[in-house]
Amino acid sequence: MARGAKKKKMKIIKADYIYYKGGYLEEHAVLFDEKIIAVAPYEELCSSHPEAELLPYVPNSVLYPGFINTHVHLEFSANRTTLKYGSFVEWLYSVIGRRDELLGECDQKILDEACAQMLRSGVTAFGAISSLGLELEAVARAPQRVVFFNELLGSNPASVDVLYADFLSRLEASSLRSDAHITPAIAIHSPYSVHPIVIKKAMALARERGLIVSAHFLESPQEREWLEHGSGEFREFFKKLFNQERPNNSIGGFLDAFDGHSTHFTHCVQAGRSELEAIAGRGHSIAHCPRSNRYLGCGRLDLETIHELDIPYTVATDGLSSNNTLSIFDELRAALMLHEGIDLNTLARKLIDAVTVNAADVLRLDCGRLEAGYHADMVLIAMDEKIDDYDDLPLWTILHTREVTQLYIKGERHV
Ligand code: MCF
Ligand code: FE
Repeated sequence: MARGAKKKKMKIIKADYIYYKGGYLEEHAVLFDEKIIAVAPYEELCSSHPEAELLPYVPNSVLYPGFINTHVHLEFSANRTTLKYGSFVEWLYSVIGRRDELLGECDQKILDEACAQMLRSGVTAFGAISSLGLELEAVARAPQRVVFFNELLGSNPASVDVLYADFLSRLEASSLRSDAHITPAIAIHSPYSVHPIVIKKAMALARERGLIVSAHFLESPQEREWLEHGSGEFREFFKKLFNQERPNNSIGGFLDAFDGHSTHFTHCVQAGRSELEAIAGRGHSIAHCPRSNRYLGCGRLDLETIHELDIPYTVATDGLSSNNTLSIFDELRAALMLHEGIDLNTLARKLIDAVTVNAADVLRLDCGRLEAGYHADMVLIAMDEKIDDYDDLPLWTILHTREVTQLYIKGERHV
């Protein structure tokens, strides 16, 4: 601890159920300051730490680690009815046509509200995909931990150097804020929009500095057709807008660029078994954005195969550019509805892990678990009635939570 820094007073929080290693503890409590000091039976903690402050008991309560949204584009938060939903390429045309207008409308108030909306839904950490760095001040102000993914974009060889230099300066700007709760990171936009030469450069930098990397990958059927055959709606799109005749990357070549550096691939809706096996075998992870996929006409992620191959995955909201809210619980409910072939309670359990432990591991954060030594990032949810049986508690939590009752980051209460 820094000299002069006052040590935070220890507190004890009790809940009817405490989420612990995929199950629930009863009659337990958490002793914490900035970090979790112990998870133990309530009576035991009270007698061993009489100096600790006892927080008021909330009836019918469940304590979870704070939830983590690994993929959100905050700069597009002004969108409501500007972008066209329903088909990916039409959406992309609308983004290209109205991007400046949307970014211009996205003021500090809108950015603050986007972070606050996530907070109310229990999000204590998130991965911000940043196109221009316009949200850096807002996320520095927000209480959440943030992994700040600076986006690299540009497929035209004539302009890639300028775009790469701009990417580097944004990366540096976010590195200067790493004092707060911001971790600088890299987002390679996608295989169709980034030239392999700059992907190589960015990956060399990521390896050298140990930076977290994320990329949109195999999102739409049109992306797959373009990368595989150089045809389809993307062909016309690239010819018309960039006078480009052929894709710059193949599916396999793009994946190879990330070898040896575990990467968080977003969407993967159009990935087949062989790509999913490559993702599994090379130690990568997937961000699943069910509503974004539905709203942009991309299809359904093959979650059954992802479970079978044991690929670590998270559930994330994407931005308001392809969604209607940034609530992590709205997203989890959508996942339950979309994957109707998977047993409901099994899926609910996996989804809770997706937005806690899995997401923390992907963003390399010491949170996402209620265990001694982890940050005291916690969420208390009061259910409407007494919970007799905790077997179905993951499902009840997902179905009934609109906003969390209490939220702590670094042991400090924010909701
Ligand atoms: O994840 C969704 C859909 N897939 C790709 N990109 C974006 C998404 N939401 C926002 N984007 C942004 C992306 O960061 O839209 C632009 C990029 O800046 C598309 S390419 C001009
Ligand atoms: Fe995205």
